[in-house]
Amino acid sequence: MTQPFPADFLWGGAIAANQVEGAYLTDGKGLSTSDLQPRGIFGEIVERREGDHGIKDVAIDFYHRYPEDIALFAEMGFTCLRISIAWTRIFPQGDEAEPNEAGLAFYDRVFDEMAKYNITPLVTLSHYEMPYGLVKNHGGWGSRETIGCFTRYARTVFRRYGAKVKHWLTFNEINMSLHAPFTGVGLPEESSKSEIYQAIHHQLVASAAAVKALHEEIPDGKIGNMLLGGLLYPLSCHPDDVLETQRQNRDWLFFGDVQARGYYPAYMNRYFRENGIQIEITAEDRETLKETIDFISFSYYMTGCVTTDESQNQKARGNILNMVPNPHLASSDWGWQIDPVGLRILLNLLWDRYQKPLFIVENGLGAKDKIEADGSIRDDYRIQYLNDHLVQVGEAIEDGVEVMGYTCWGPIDLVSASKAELSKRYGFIYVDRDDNGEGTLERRRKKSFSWYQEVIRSNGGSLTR
Ligand code: BGP
Repeated sequence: MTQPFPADFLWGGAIAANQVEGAYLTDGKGLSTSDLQPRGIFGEIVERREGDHGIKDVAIDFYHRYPEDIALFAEMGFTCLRISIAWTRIFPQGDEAEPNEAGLAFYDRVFDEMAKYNITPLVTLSHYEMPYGLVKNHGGWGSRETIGCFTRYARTVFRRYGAKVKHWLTFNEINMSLHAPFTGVGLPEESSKSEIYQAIHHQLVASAAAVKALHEEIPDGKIGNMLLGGLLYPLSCHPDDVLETQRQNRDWLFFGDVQARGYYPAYMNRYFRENGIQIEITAEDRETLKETIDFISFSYYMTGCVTTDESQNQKARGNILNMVPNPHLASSDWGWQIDPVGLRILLNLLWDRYQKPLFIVENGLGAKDKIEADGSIRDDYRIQYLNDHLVQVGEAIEDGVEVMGYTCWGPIDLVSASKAELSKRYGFIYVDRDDNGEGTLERRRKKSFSWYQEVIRSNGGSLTR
Protein backbone atom coordinates (compact mmCIF):
# COMPACT_ATOMS: atom_id res chain seq x y z
CA MET A 1 0.00 0.00 0.00
CA THR A 2 1.12 3.60 -0.33
CA GLN A 3 2.56 4.49 2.95
CA PRO A 4 0.51 7.16 4.77
CA PHE A 5 2.31 7.08 8.13
CA PRO A 6 4.35 10.22 8.84
CA ALA A 7 8.10 9.81 9.33
CA ASP A 8 7.90 10.71 13.03
CA PHE A 9 5.01 8.31 13.73
CA LEU A 10 5.59 6.61 17.10
CA TRP A 11 5.39 2.80 16.95
CA GLY A 12 5.37 0.57 20.00
CA GLY A 13 3.40 -1.10 22.73
CA ALA A 14 1.66 -0.35 26.02
CA ILE A 15 1.86 -1.97 29.44
CA ALA A 16 0.65 -0.99 32.91
CA ALA A 17 2.50 -1.26 36.22
CA ASN A 18 0.00 -3.46 38.05
CA GLN A 19 -0.27 -5.89 35.13
CA VAL A 20 3.46 -6.47 34.61
CA GLU A 21 5.67 -5.38 37.49
CA GLY A 22 4.85 -7.70 40.40
CA ALA A 23 7.12 -6.82 43.37
CA TYR A 24 3.98 -5.48 44.99
CA LEU A 25 5.58 -4.62 48.32
CA THR A 26 9.20 -4.25 47.22
CA ASP A 27 11.35 -1.20 48.00
CA GLY A 28 8.72 0.46 50.13
CA LYS A 29 5.77 0.23 47.73
CA GLY A 30 2.39 0.64 49.45
CA LEU A 31 -0.78 -1.33 48.73
CA SER A 32 -2.76 -0.09 45.77
CA THR A 33 -6.43 -0.63 44.97
CA SER A 34 -5.26 -3.09 42.33
CA ASP A 35 -3.52 -5.17 45.02
CA LEU A 36 -6.96 -5.64 46.60
CA GLN A 37 -8.42 -7.03 43.37
CA PRO A 38 -6.70 -10.39 42.91
CA ARG A 39 -9.44 -11.48 40.44
CA GLY A 40 -9.36 -8.32 38.33
CA ILE A 41 -11.34 -5.12 38.12
CA PHE A 42 -14.71 -6.85 38.34
CA GLY A 43 -13.68 -9.39 40.99
CA GLU A 44 -14.28 -9.00 44.70
CA ILE A 45 -12.27 -6.55 46.76
CA VAL A 46 -10.13 -8.43 49.26
CA GLU A 47 -8.35 -6.93 52.26
CA ARG A 48 -4.76 -8.22 52.08
CA ARG A 49 -3.41 -10.31 54.93
CA GLU A 50 0.16 -11.44 55.36
CA GLY A 51 0.75 -14.64 53.41
CA ASP A 52 -2.00 -13.98 50.83
CA HIS A 53 -0.96 -14.48 47.23
CA GLY A 54 -2.43 -13.17 44.00
CA ILE A 55 -1.33 -13.48 40.37
CA LYS A 56 -0.39 -9.79 40.19
CA ASP A 57 2.03 -10.05 43.13
CA VAL A 58 4.59 -11.39 40.65
CA ALA A 59 2.72 -10.66 37.39
CA ILE A 60 5.43 -11.13 34.73
CA ASP A 61 8.16 -9.81 37.06
CA PHE A 62 8.90 -6.78 34.90
CA TYR A 63 10.25 -5.14 38.07
CA HIS A 64 13.31 -7.37 37.82
CA ARG A 65 13.28 -8.35 34.14
CA TYR A 66 12.75 -4.95 32.50
CA PRO A 67 16.24 -4.88 30.86
CA GLU A 68 15.50 -8.12 28.99
CA ASP A 69 11.98 -6.98 28.04
CA ILE A 70 13.05 -3.55 26.85
CA ALA A 71 15.83 -5.18 24.80
CA LEU A 72 13.18 -7.33 23.10
CA PHE A 73 11.01 -4.27 22.39
CA ALA A 74 14.07 -2.57 20.93
CA GLU A 75 14.73 -5.63 18.78
CA MET A 76 11.25 -5.17 17.30
CA GLY A 77 12.19 -1.58 16.55
CA PHE A 78 9.90 0.17 19.05
CA THR A 79 10.24 3.93 18.95
CA CYS A 80 7.80 4.31 21.84
CA LEU A 81 6.84 2.38 24.96
CA ARG A 82 3.84 3.27 27.08
CA ILE A 83 4.25 2.36 30.73
CA SER A 84 2.53 3.55 33.87
CA ILE A 85 4.06 4.60 37.16
CA ALA A 86 2.65 2.85 40.21
CA TRP A 87 1.66 5.83 42.34
CA THR A 88 2.23 3.63 45.45
CA ARG A 89 5.93 3.24 44.66
CA ILE A 90 6.29 7.02 44.87
CA PHE A 91 3.78 7.81 47.64
CA PRO A 92 3.05 4.47 49.35
CA GLN A 93 0.00 5.68 51.30
CA GLY A 94 -0.73 8.58 48.97
CA ASP A 95 -0.70 11.40 51.51
CA GLU A 96 2.96 11.55 52.58
CA ALA A 97 4.79 14.86 52.40
CA GLU A 98 7.92 13.29 50.88
CA PRO A 99 8.25 10.69 48.11
CA ASN A 100 9.83 7.25 48.44
CA GLU A 101 13.31 7.47 46.89
CA ALA A 102 13.58 3.75 46.12
CA GLY A 103 10.41 3.93 44.02
CA LEU A 104 11.63 6.99 42.13
CA ALA A 105 14.96 5.28 41.48
CA PHE A 106 13.25 2.26 39.92
CA TYR A 107 11.63 4.32 37.14
CA ASP A 108 14.89 6.19 36.60
CA ARG A 109 16.45 2.84 35.77
CA VAL A 110 13.57 1.93 33.45
CA PHE A 111 13.75 5.26 31.57
CA ASP A 112 17.54 4.99 31.30
CA GLU A 113 17.15 1.54 29.79
CA MET A 114 14.67 2.88 27.24
CA ALA A 115 16.99 5.78 26.41
CA LYS A 116 19.75 3.29 25.48
CA TYR A 117 17.60 2.26 22.53
CA ASN A 118 16.08 5.67 21.74
CA ILE A 119 12.65 4.48 22.82
CA THR A 120 10.37 7.42 23.63
CA PRO A 121 8.53 6.88 26.91
CA LEU A 122 4.82 7.62 27.13
CA VAL A 123 3.86 7.54 30.79
CA THR A 124 0.43 7.16 32.41
CA LEU A 125 0.21 8.70 35.87
CA SER A 126 -2.58 6.42 37.05
CA HIS A 127 -3.51 3.19 35.32
CA TYR A 128 -6.35 1.46 37.21
CA GLU A 129 -4.75 1.91 40.61
CA MET A 130 -4.38 4.40 43.41
CA PRO A 131 -2.91 4.14 46.90
CA TYR A 132 -5.25 2.11 49.08
CA GLY A 133 -4.25 4.45 51.93
CA LEU A 134 -6.14 7.24 50.18
CA VAL A 135 -9.22 5.04 49.92
CA LYS A 136 -9.12 3.89 53.55
CA ASN A 137 -8.18 7.16 55.18
CA HIS A 138 -9.67 9.77 52.87
CA GLY A 139 -12.50 8.16 50.87
CA GLY A 140 -10.64 7.92 47.56
CA TRP A 141 -11.65 10.37 44.85
CA GLY A 142 -14.81 11.09 46.83
CA SER A 143 -12.62 13.48 48.79
CA ARG A 144 -11.25 16.79 47.57
CA GLU A 145 -8.04 16.07 49.48
CA THR A 146 -7.17 13.46 46.89
CA ILE A 147 -6.80 16.21 44.26
CA GLY A 148 -3.95 17.73 46.28
CA CYS A 149 -2.29 14.34 46.86
CA PHE A 150 -2.44 13.52 43.16
CA THR A 151 -1.10 16.91 42.13
CA ARG A 152 1.83 16.52 44.52
CA TYR A 153 2.55 13.10 43.02
CA ALA A 154 2.30 14.45 39.46
CA ARG A 155 4.59 17.38 40.18
CA THR A 156 7.09 15.09 41.89
CA VAL A 157 7.42 12.79 38.88
CA PHE A 158 7.41 15.67 36.37
CA ARG A 159 10.33 17.26 38.22
CA ARG A 160 12.21 14.02 38.63
CA TYR A 161 11.80 12.68 35.08
CA GLY A 162 11.22 15.88 33.08
CA ALA A 163 14.53 15.56 31.25
CA LYS A 164 13.79 11.95 30.26
CA VAL A 165 10.03 11.87 29.70
CA LYS A 166 8.20 14.37 27.49
CA HIS A 167 4.94 12.50 26.79
CA TRP A 168 2.45 11.94 29.60
CA LEU A 169 -1.13 10.76 30.15
CA THR A 170 -3.28 11.50 33.19
CA PHE A 171 -5.84 8.76 34.02
CA ASN A 172 -6.20 5.51 32.10
CA GLU A 173 -9.70 5.06 30.62
CA ILE A 174 -11.05 7.80 32.85
CA ASN A 175 -14.58 7.11 31.63
CA MET A 176 -14.65 3.59 33.10
CA SER A 177 -15.31 4.83 36.66
CA LEU A 178 -18.99 4.81 35.81
CA HIS A 179 -18.79 1.04 35.43
CA ALA A 180 -16.11 0.04 37.96
CA PRO A 181 -16.07 2.74 40.68
CA PHE A 182 -13.56 1.05 42.99
CA THR A 183 -10.99 0.70 40.22
CA GLY A 184 -11.58 4.15 38.79
CA VAL A 185 -12.22 6.39 41.77
CA GLY A 186 -11.75 4.22 44.88
CA LEU A 187 -15.43 4.17 45.81
CA PRO A 188 -17.56 1.18 46.87
CA GLU A 189 -19.26 -0.53 43.94
CA GLU A 190 -22.72 0.31 45.37
CA SER A 191 -22.08 4.08 45.41
CA SER A 192 -24.83 6.38 44.12
CA LYS A 193 -24.59 8.21 40.80
CA SER A 194 -24.14 11.53 42.65
CA GLU A 195 -21.22 10.11 44.65
CA ILE A 196 -19.59 8.66 41.54
CA TYR A 197 -19.97 11.86 39.50
CA GLN A 198 -18.63 13.92 42.42
CA ALA A 199 -15.55 11.67 42.53
CA ILE A 200 -15.22 11.89 38.75
CA HIS A 201 -15.42 15.66 39.02
CA HIS A 202 -12.54 15.64 41.50
CA GLN A 203 -10.57 13.46 39.12
CA LEU A 204 -11.26 15.77 36.17
CA VAL A 205 -10.06 18.73 38.24
CA ALA A 206 -6.95 16.75 39.24
CA SER A 207 -6.33 15.87 35.60
CA ALA A 208 -6.48 19.57 34.66
CA ALA A 209 -4.22 20.47 37.61
CA ALA A 210 -1.71 17.90 36.34
CA VAL A 211 -1.86 19.47 32.87
CA LYS A 212 -1.03 22.85 34.43
CA ALA A 213 1.81 21.32 36.47
CA LEU A 214 3.22 19.59 33.37
CA HIS A 215 3.28 22.82 31.39
CA GLU A 216 5.07 24.58 34.24
CA GLU A 217 7.58 21.82 34.98
CA ILE A 218 8.29 20.52 31.46
CA PRO A 219 7.72 23.37 28.99
CA ASP A 220 8.62 21.18 26.00
CA GLY A 221 6.44 18.30 27.25
CA LYS A 222 2.99 17.18 26.11
CA ILE A 223 0.19 15.65 28.10
CA GLY A 224 -2.94 13.84 26.98
CA ASN A 225 -6.02 12.29 28.50
CA MET A 226 -6.93 8.64 28.00
CA LEU A 227 -10.38 7.45 27.04
CA LEU A 228 -11.84 4.01 26.62
CA GLY A 229 -12.95 4.49 23.01
CA GLY A 230 -16.31 2.77 23.40
CA LEU A 231 -17.85 3.61 20.04
CA LEU A 232 -21.52 2.59 19.76
CA TYR A 233 -23.66 2.22 16.63
CA PRO A 234 -27.45 2.24 16.44
CA LEU A 235 -28.72 -1.29 15.87
CA SER A 236 -31.34 0.12 13.49
CA CYS A 237 -31.97 3.41 11.71
CA HIS A 238 -35.05 4.10 13.85
CA PRO A 239 -34.61 7.67 15.12
CA ASP A 240 -35.18 6.49 18.70
CA ASP A 241 -32.21 4.13 18.36
CA VAL A 242 -30.06 6.85 16.79
CA LEU A 243 -30.95 9.29 19.56
CA GLU A 244 -30.29 6.72 22.30
CA THR A 245 -26.94 5.90 20.66
CA GLN A 246 -25.97 9.56 20.69
CA ARG A 247 -26.91 9.73 24.36
CA GLN A 248 -24.87 6.65 25.26
CA ASN A 249 -21.84 7.80 23.24
CA ARG A 250 -21.98 11.04 25.23
CA ASP A 251 -21.63 9.00 28.45
CA TRP A 252 -17.97 8.54 27.52
CA LEU A 253 -17.36 11.51 25.21
CA PHE A 254 -18.32 13.73 28.16
CA PHE A 255 -14.88 13.09 29.70
CA GLY A 256 -13.08 14.10 26.54
CA ASP A 257 -15.32 17.14 26.19
CA VAL A 258 -14.31 18.43 29.64
CA GLN A 259 -10.63 17.58 29.22
CA ALA A 260 -10.28 18.97 25.70
CA ARG A 261 -12.62 21.98 25.93
CA GLY A 262 -12.19 22.99 29.56
CA TYR A 263 -15.80 23.06 30.73
CA TYR A 264 -18.84 20.83 31.28
CA PRO A 265 -20.96 20.37 28.15
CA ALA A 266 -24.57 21.61 28.36
CA TYR A 267 -26.03 18.13 27.73
CA MET A 268 -24.41 16.95 30.96
CA ASN A 269 -25.95 19.75 32.98
CA ARG A 270 -29.35 18.65 31.71
CA TYR A 271 -28.57 15.01 32.52
CA PHE A 272 -27.57 15.93 36.08
CA ARG A 273 -30.67 18.10 36.54
CA GLU A 274 -33.12 15.51 35.27
CA ASN A 275 -31.58 12.64 37.20
CA GLY A 276 -31.31 14.33 40.57
CA ILE A 277 -27.50 14.25 40.43
CA GLN A 278 -25.99 17.00 42.53
CA ILE A 279 -22.31 17.74 42.51
CA GLU A 280 -20.30 20.51 44.01
CA ILE A 281 -18.30 22.49 41.46
CA THR A 282 -16.52 25.54 42.87
CA ALA A 283 -15.51 28.67 40.97
CA GLU A 284 -11.90 27.60 41.48
CA ASP A 285 -12.67 24.18 39.96
CA ARG A 286 -14.07 25.88 36.87
CA GLU A 287 -10.90 27.92 36.57
CA THR A 288 -8.67 24.83 36.91
CA LEU A 289 -10.68 22.89 34.31
CA LYS A 290 -9.72 25.49 31.70
CA GLU A 291 -6.25 23.87 31.51
CA THR A 292 -6.85 21.58 28.54
CA ILE A 293 -4.86 18.61 27.32
CA ASP A 294 -2.43 18.77 24.39
CA PHE A 295 -3.60 15.59 22.70
CA ILE A 296 -6.27 12.90 22.97
CA SER A 297 -5.35 9.30 23.59
CA PHE A 298 -7.63 6.31 23.70
CA SER A 299 -7.89 2.54 23.76
CA TYR A 300 -9.79 0.71 21.05
CA TYR A 301 -10.77 -2.94 21.07
CA MET A 302 -14.35 -3.26 19.89
CA THR A 303 -17.60 -1.53 19.06
CA GLY A 304 -21.14 -2.38 20.04
CA CYS A 305 -24.72 -1.50 19.25
CA VAL A 306 -27.56 0.27 21.00
CA THR A 307 -31.26 -0.46 20.67
CA THR A 308 -34.39 0.78 22.37
CA ASP A 309 -36.08 -2.53 21.55
CA GLU A 310 -36.02 -4.47 24.81
CA SER A 311 -36.56 -7.82 23.08
CA GLN A 312 -33.23 -7.38 21.28
CA ASN A 313 -31.43 -6.12 24.29
CA GLN A 314 -29.57 -9.30 25.10
CA LYS A 315 -26.07 -8.18 26.03
CA ALA A 316 -22.64 -8.73 24.59
CA ARG A 317 -19.78 -8.29 26.98
CA GLY A 318 -16.60 -6.22 26.73
CA ASN A 319 -14.36 -5.90 29.75
CA ILE A 320 -16.19 -2.80 30.90
CA LEU A 321 -19.15 -1.87 28.78
CA ASN A 322 -22.10 -4.07 28.00
CA MET A 323 -23.03 -3.71 24.38
CA VAL A 324 -25.60 -5.30 22.09
CA PRO A 325 -23.90 -7.52 19.49
CA ASN A 326 -23.50 -6.28 15.94
CA PRO A 327 -24.81 -8.95 13.51
CA HIS A 328 -22.17 -7.96 10.94
CA LEU A 329 -19.12 -8.61 13.11
CA ALA A 330 -17.22 -11.64 14.39
CA SER A 331 -16.01 -11.91 17.99
CA SER A 332 -12.81 -12.82 19.79
CA ASP A 333 -12.61 -15.84 22.14
CA TRP A 334 -13.65 -13.43 24.90
CA GLY A 335 -16.71 -12.19 23.02
CA TRP A 336 -15.22 -8.83 22.01
CA GLN A 337 -16.49 -7.87 18.57
CA ILE A 338 -13.75 -7.20 16.03
CA ASP A 339 -14.25 -4.03 13.99
CA PRO A 340 -11.21 -2.51 12.24
CA VAL A 341 -13.32 0.01 10.27
CA GLY A 342 -14.69 1.23 13.60
CA LEU A 343 -11.20 2.48 14.43
CA ARG A 344 -11.21 4.69 11.32
CA ILE A 345 -14.68 5.95 12.23
CA LEU A 346 -13.59 6.68 15.79
CA LEU A 347 -10.41 8.50 14.71
CA ASN A 348 -12.45 10.69 12.38
CA LEU A 349 -15.09 11.32 15.03
CA LEU A 350 -12.54 12.42 17.65
CA TRP A 351 -10.62 14.55 15.16
CA ASP A 352 -13.79 16.28 13.95
CA ARG A 353 -14.89 16.88 17.54
CA TYR A 354 -11.64 18.15 19.06
CA GLN A 355 -9.12 19.02 16.33
CA LYS A 356 -6.34 17.82 18.62
CA PRO A 357 -3.71 15.22 17.71
CA LEU A 358 -4.74 11.65 18.50
CA PHE A 359 -2.72 8.79 19.92
CA ILE A 360 -3.95 5.18 19.84
CA VAL A 361 -2.43 3.91 23.07
CA GLU A 362 -4.12 0.50 23.26
CA ASN A 363 -5.43 -1.94 20.68
CA GLY A 364 -4.98 -5.67 20.35
CA LEU A 365 -6.37 -9.17 20.43
CA GLY A 366 -6.55 -11.23 23.60
CA ALA A 367 -6.30 -14.89 22.57
CA LYS A 368 -5.20 -18.30 23.78
CA ASP A 369 -1.85 -19.21 22.21
CA LYS A 370 -0.52 -22.70 21.56
CA ILE A 371 3.11 -23.75 21.61
CA GLU A 372 3.78 -26.14 18.69
CA ALA A 373 5.96 -29.23 18.99
CA ASP A 374 8.88 -27.30 17.51
CA GLY A 375 8.48 -24.58 20.13
CA SER A 376 7.00 -21.96 17.78
CA ILE A 377 3.81 -19.97 18.37
CA ARG A 378 1.98 -19.24 15.14
CA ASP A 379 -0.37 -16.43 16.09
CA ASP A 380 -1.70 -15.58 12.62
CA TYR A 381 -5.03 -14.46 14.19
CA ARG A 382 -3.15 -11.72 16.07
CA ILE A 383 -1.26 -10.65 12.96
CA GLN A 384 -4.55 -10.44 11.05
CA TYR A 385 -6.24 -8.39 13.75
CA LEU A 386 -3.40 -5.90 14.08
CA ASN A 387 -2.82 -5.66 10.34
CA ASP A 388 -6.48 -4.88 9.68
CA HIS A 389 -6.61 -2.21 12.38
CA LEU A 390 -3.39 -0.57 11.25
CA VAL A 391 -4.65 -0.43 7.66
CA GLN A 392 -7.61 1.58 8.99
CA VAL A 393 -5.28 3.88 10.92
CA GLY A 394 -3.57 4.53 7.58
CA GLU A 395 -6.96 5.28 6.00
CA ALA A 396 -7.76 7.76 8.76
CA ILE A 397 -4.42 9.48 8.22
CA GLU A 398 -5.31 9.73 4.53
CA ASP A 399 -8.65 11.22 5.63
CA GLY A 400 -6.63 14.00 7.22
CA VAL A 401 -6.67 12.89 10.85
CA GLU A 402 -3.53 13.80 12.78
CA VAL A 403 -2.31 10.61 14.47
CA MET A 404 0.82 10.77 16.65
CA GLY A 405 1.38 7.08 17.13
CA TYR A 406 0.19 3.59 17.91
CA THR A 407 1.10 1.53 20.96
CA CYS A 408 -0.64 -1.82 20.83
CA TRP A 409 -1.77 -3.32 24.11
CA GLY A 410 0.40 -5.92 25.81
CA PRO A 411 3.36 -6.36 23.43
CA ILE A 412 4.47 -8.92 25.98
CA ASP A 413 1.93 -11.28 27.62
CA LEU A 414 0.69 -9.82 30.90
CA VAL A 415 -2.08 -10.18 33.48
CA SER A 416 -5.46 -9.18 32.05
CA ALA A 417 -7.27 -6.30 33.70
CA SER A 418 -10.78 -7.68 33.64
CA LYS A 419 -10.22 -11.12 35.17
CA ALA A 420 -6.54 -11.22 36.14
CA GLU A 421 -5.90 -14.06 33.67
CA LEU A 422 -2.59 -14.90 32.03
CA SER A 423 -4.17 -17.21 29.49
CA LYS A 424 -5.64 -14.19 27.73
CA ARG A 425 -2.55 -13.23 25.78
CA TYR A 426 -1.92 -10.11 23.71
CA GLY A 427 1.84 -10.31 23.23
CA PHE A 428 4.39 -10.61 20.46
CA ILE A 429 6.41 -12.12 23.28
CA TYR A 430 5.13 -15.19 25.10
CA VAL A 431 5.63 -15.43 28.86
CA ASP A 432 5.71 -18.86 30.46
CA ARG A 433 3.21 -18.40 33.29
CA ASP A 434 -0.35 -19.69 33.63
CA ASP A 435 -3.49 -18.57 35.45
CA ASN A 436 -2.37 -20.40 38.60
CA GLY A 437 0.98 -18.65 38.63
CA GLU A 438 2.87 -21.76 37.43
CA GLY A 439 5.71 -21.36 34.92
CA THR A 440 9.31 -20.29 34.52
CA LEU A 441 8.56 -16.71 33.35
CA GLU A 442 10.78 -17.41 30.35
CA ARG A 443 10.21 -15.11 27.35
CA ARG A 444 9.75 -16.47 23.80
CA ARG A 445 9.18 -14.69 20.47
CA LYS A 446 5.92 -15.48 18.67
CA LYS A 447 5.42 -15.36 14.89
CA SER A 448 3.90 -11.88 15.27
CA PHE A 449 7.22 -10.63 16.70
CA SER A 450 8.97 -10.51 13.32
CA TRP A 451 5.75 -9.39 11.62
CA TYR A 452 5.54 -6.26 13.83
CA GLN A 453 9.28 -5.71 13.46
CA GLU A 454 8.78 -5.49 9.69
CA VAL A 455 5.75 -3.18 10.04
CA ILE A 456 7.84 -0.77 12.09
CA ARG A 457 10.92 -1.09 9.87
CA SER A 458 8.84 -0.26 6.79
CA ASN A 459 6.85 2.44 8.65
CA GLY A 460 3.64 0.62 7.77
CA GLY A 461 4.67 -0.18 4.20
CA SER A 462 4.47 -3.94 4.79
CA LEU A 463 0.79 -3.91 5.87
CA THR A 464 -1.57 -5.77 3.58
CA ARG A 465 -4.99 -4.48 2.62
C1 BGP B 1 -8.09 -1.81 28.90
C2 BGP B 1 -7.12 -1.51 30.00
C3 BGP B 1 -5.89 -2.34 30.02
C4 BGP B 1 -6.01 -3.70 29.42
C5 BGP B 1 -6.99 -3.82 28.28
C6 BGP B 1 -7.37 -5.21 27.89
O1 BGP B 1 -9.37 -1.56 29.32
O2 BGP B 1 -6.70 -0.16 29.98
O3 BGP B 1 -5.34 -2.27 31.30
O4 BGP B 1 -5.91 -4.72 30.27
O5 BGP B 1 -8.16 -3.11 28.48
O6 BGP B 1 -8.34 -5.71 28.76
P1 BGP B 1 -8.19 -7.14 29.42
O7 BGP B 1 -6.89 -7.12 30.10
O8 BGP B 1 -9.32 -7.26 30.36
O9 BGP B 1 -8.26 -8.10 28.30
